[in-house]
Amino acid sequence: MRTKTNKDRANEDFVRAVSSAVHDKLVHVIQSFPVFEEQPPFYRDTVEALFGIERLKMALGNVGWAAMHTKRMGFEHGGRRIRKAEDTAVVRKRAVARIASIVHQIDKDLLFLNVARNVLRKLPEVRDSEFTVVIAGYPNVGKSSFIRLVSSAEPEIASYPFTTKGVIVGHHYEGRRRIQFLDTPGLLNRPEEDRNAVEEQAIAAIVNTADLIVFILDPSEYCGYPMDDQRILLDTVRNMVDVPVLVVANKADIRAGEEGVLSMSTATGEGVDAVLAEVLLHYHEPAPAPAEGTGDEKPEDRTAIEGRESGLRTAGEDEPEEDGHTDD
Ligand SMILES: Nc1nc2c(ncn2[C@@H]2O[C@H](COP(=O)(O)OP(=O)(O)OP(=O)(O)O)[C@@H](O)[C@H]2O)c(=O)[nH]1
Ligand SMILES: [Mg+2]
Repeated sequence: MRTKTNKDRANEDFVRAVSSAVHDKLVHVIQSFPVFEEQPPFYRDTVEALFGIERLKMALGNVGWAAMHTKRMGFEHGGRRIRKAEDTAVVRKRAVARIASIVHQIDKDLLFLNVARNVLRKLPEVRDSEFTVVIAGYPNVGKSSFIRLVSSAEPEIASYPFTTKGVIVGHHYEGRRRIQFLDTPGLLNRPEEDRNAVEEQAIAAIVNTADLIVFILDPSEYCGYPMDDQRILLDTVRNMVDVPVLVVANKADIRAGEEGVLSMSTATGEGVDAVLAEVLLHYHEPAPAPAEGTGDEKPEDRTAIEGRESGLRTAGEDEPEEDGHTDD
């Protein structure tokens, strides 16, 4: 065997360094996502609506696969093989090409995870420990206009439907009590399976976070939707939750409200304080959140998560194809 030169040693170190840097980077991608089953239901439902938890787990699994194979490539090529090689530069080039090929196979997963991570980072922080008022109703009825008047939230307001595309959190201080107000995207009166990701975020807030729902109607129908449909949606929302639903008719400056229902105009401010006072009558300390990890978690989910946390996934049938090139 010929004597190793400094160049040979440098090639050996290079292979190990590249493998280790790429492996660590991939593991970092995996670790930048939370273990979904350990997150509160509102977060899980929102992630499900926006990206699909199974799809995310699949992408994370593929990244785990790539991390494992990258590391293996470092051991294989950066160890005995390169030490025994006649030409270490050839082994080095081959190792780098194979690592590049592994990473190339998960290009789409990395792009998807990058988009998801950037969106998930910006999701509002909804606290279980605060009394939570969720504002719901048809699109364009004045939900965002209301929350702007009664809380710190500053959502966009516009004269077209679906202005609000995600849940927005604002706070209202009443003495030392802090109340959480959630603005939600408008909901249409349609079957669950037809709802889009924007509407599903509203449902996630309604069913998981609300201690009280303020349901806003627009009797003027300036929102563009008939009252009959708005009333059906109100019944649907009532059936989704066990918490009180406070019904408020908005746009009283255009058209007088409904009988037996609080009336306000977020345009003139008339009636808004009375609605807020009614909201406060419902105030109570929220019940402590149930322990996480109970309920619908399946044992197989747990296995998958542990695999994910180690950054590795056991090689299986669903592995992406390797480049088919061997040098043994
Ligand atoms: N005349 C009148 N217009 C109002 C009132 N409240 C809201 N509007 C108008 O109604 C339109 C919709 O208001 P938003 O607050 O954006 O309604 P939204 O329910 O949040 O709408 P989405 O986010 O699309 O679901 C805007 O043009 C508002 O200026 C009101 O009390 N009177
Ligand atoms: Mg809005």
